Amino acid sequence: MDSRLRGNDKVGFGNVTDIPKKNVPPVETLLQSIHHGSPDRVNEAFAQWLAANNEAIATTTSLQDLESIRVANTGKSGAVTLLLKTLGGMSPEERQTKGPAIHALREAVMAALAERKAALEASALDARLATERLDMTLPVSAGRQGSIHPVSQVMDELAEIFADLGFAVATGPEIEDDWHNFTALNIPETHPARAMHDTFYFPDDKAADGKKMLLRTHTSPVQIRTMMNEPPPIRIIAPGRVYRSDSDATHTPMFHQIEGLVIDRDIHMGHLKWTLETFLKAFFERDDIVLRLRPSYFPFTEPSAEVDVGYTREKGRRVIGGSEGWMEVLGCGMVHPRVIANCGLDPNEWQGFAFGTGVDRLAMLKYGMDDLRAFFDGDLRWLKHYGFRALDVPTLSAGIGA
Ligand code: 2U9
Repeated sequence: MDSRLRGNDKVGFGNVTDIPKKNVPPVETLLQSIHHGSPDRVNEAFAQWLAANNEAIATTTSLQDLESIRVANTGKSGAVTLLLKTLGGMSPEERQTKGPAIHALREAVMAALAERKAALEASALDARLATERLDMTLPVSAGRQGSIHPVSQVMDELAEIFADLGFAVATGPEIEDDWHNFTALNIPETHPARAMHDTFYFPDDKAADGKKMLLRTHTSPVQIRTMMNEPPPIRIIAPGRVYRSDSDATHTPMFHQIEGLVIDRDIHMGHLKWTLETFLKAFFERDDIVLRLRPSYFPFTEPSAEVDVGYTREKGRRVIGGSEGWMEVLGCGMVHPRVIANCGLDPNEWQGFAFGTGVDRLAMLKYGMDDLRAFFDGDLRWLKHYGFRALDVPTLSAGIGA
């Protein structure tokens, strides 16, 4: 039988944890010195034990071995723990004479363990640094690159085209009041168009200054705000998100619109038609674009028209250009005199045209996508397929659909 630390039922402390392969005296020698010995004997036994234990600690070569010693020293059944437990059974006088030795032993053990741990960790780090190398010359992928969403790409294309036609970009709040979204646009409270817009209203307690608040159903309030804040002539586009409570393969509750507005003294439908034709030719990058204006009705324009663009069939697919069939792409008209007056301008002095279209729909037509919902699913495979390279900024000279 090995004479190193063993289970020690005799002294009633349960199993004593072993110190592996080291010649440390059994803890009983310490316990006996405490129970029966003179202070000199206690000191001698402690010093002997401590020297051997320190030696065991100082000669460990792995953190794992050191951990075994730590458990054997200060673990639940470790030597130091057992010594500390004896304090509880001592008289106050005895505790005064023997306590300091026990505490000093504990301090010494803890210090030796900590010192060796630091040394072993340092040499483990040195060993790693000596063997591991970082090769800075290895070829490494730059990581996955994002792509430009088709809606963002088309917005950029539209801004580029209209900038070339002298239009500035105007923006405004997506949370609007019903005056800017409806009333100013000649859509009074009882007008059926309010119901047709499937509006998302905010609860009445969110009303600002008694105004009914909503998510804008079109970007038209941006033009209202511009007309109220800036003197004519005005030549702007208003691109942005709009909201309607509607959802199927061709409708999402949020979608993107771009509207245009020109206000000046002599602007008429001829200017409107030229602007739309020039814009559509640049956008679809074809010269054989044919437009058809059909009379229509919008509360904010008079006269109003819907604009169809001609398409041809190529290999079973509809391609914009020619006039085999017609596809509706825009709404437009001359701004209603009442709308001009609502913005504080004299309709006898100022007039102009406006138009509006869905950016998502334009993107689908140009790039051949068929389900609007995929635009907002965030599916990375779809985005990789239909997305655009980040540095291909659309320009008229390089081709708009870069
Ligand atoms: C002001 C005055 C007039 C903007 C216009 C349309 C016609 C139109 C639709 C196209 C498809 C909306 O996205 S869509 O559902 N828009 O048909 N929009 S005229 O007229 C204005 C705007 C602002 C001050």
